[in-house]
Amino acid sequence: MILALFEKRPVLFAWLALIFMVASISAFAQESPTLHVKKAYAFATAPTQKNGAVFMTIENPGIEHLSGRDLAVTGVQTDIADRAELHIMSMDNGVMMMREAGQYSVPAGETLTLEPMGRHIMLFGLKDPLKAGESFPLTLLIGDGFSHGYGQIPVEIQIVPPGGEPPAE
Ligand SMILES: [Cu+2]
Repeated sequence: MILALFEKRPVLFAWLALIFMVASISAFAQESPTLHVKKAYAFATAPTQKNGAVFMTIENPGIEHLSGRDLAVTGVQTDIADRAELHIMSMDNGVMMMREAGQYSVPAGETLTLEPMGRHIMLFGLKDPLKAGESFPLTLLIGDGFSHGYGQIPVEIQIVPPGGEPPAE
């Protein structure tokens, strides 16, 4: 009986090793570098308004065992408007102007805030007015500085009254 136990031990160790490996791989898959999005919202629009703006908080947690990785939002996809662009506000001869940002860099461990009078996702050609209390889906395209198609993050955008407070989460 004791002998049989000893004989089985290598098998047990092999199994434990395998289980550990599988656990590490799935942990790696879950924690591969990504961005965390919170407080995603848009202001409700009047029926005559064809454009809208989306705001959110984007965190790059910078996973420790991968030493973190700088990421960037490279684009946006949504069905709610004809097109969506990454915009930034800037002063131009004393006038506040908005222009296309190209991409939003989010270095490892840092947080980027999209807010009124700052960075925002611009929605051009809304197919329907945005109604307060409703929400709509939008997808952020993520790049790692090398590949544009690094990943996608689906985000649900809460619609709040014009000038209203961001949602709690
Ligand atoms: Cu804009």
